[in-house]
Amino acid sequence: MSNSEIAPIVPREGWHVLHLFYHVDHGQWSLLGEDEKRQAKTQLTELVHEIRATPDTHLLVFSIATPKADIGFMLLTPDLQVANMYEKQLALSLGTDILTPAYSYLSQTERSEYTTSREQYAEETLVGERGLKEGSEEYESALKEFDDRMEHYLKHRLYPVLPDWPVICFYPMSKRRSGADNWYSLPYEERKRLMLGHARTGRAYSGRILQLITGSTGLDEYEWGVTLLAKDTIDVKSIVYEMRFDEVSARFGEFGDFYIGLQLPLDVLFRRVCL
Ligand code: 76R
Repeated sequence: MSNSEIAPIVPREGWHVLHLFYHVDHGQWSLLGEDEKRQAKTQLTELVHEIRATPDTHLLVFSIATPKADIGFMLLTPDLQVANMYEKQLALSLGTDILTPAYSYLSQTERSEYTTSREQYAEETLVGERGLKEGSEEYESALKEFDDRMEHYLKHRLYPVLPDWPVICFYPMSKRRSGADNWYSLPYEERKRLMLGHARTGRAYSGRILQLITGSTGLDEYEWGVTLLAKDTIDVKSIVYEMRFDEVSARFGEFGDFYIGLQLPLDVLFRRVCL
């Protein structure tokens, strides 16, 4: 059965996201002849181009900065059938047993549960704080501005286009569920208050850190995947450090393994990982 006959699995909103980290088996690689090595690299290069030419699909390729893994891919695409197909192809793209999985993570882009609603903004900010009269010209134009900002913001969260900044940091995390520190037993208003503090810390890194939070409850071990792009590792280090003091992270954050990668053009990546 060809792929086109299989029903797609596209979320009602958002895309699927796969973080894929592999080791290169240099023992197996060394058994290949020069021609086979060249063919293998061409095959991966062509596959990367094919994936990047797929509609609404993005692929980041990076070298992992520690021996936790060698090559990393971050694939964003609507259809899980397509994500699954490309994942299998990527794993085999350099030949059998050359790439061996080191770590992987499945999640979805999602909207935030805690953004201000239109009604809340109108009532609390426009009428409450700014004293505007409902229906007045100023009120309507401020509301229109809000709508535009939210549309832009939502589009980035659900259908992100990530910049080619060299440093990529990935780690999964969950919110604690123990005793008095059970995130899920807090009332919504309290969670929202805490998340506002978190976002304030984050916004100070605007232009230096591009964050993408993807949801993985029911999909993988943790509840969210955190992807940070940066131009300087010190910004990664300092945002994660600063957030540890934020009540949300201090009381409720539980973290998985951290991976730091470097986005590179494929030919440089091949040389970097000694292929
Ligand atoms: O959605 C937004 O961009 C605005 C508000 C916001 C939400 C709802 C926000 C802002 N985050 C949100 C949700 Mn975040 N974020 C993390 C980490 O290491 C740690 O301690 C935490 C890892 C970082 C570094 C980070 C950065 N955020 C979340 C969630 C989902 C929680 C939930 O739904 O319960 C998690 C797990 C999480 C974790 N966050 C920001 C940032 C940054 C830089 C911002 C500001 C973005 C901007 O305004 O440009």
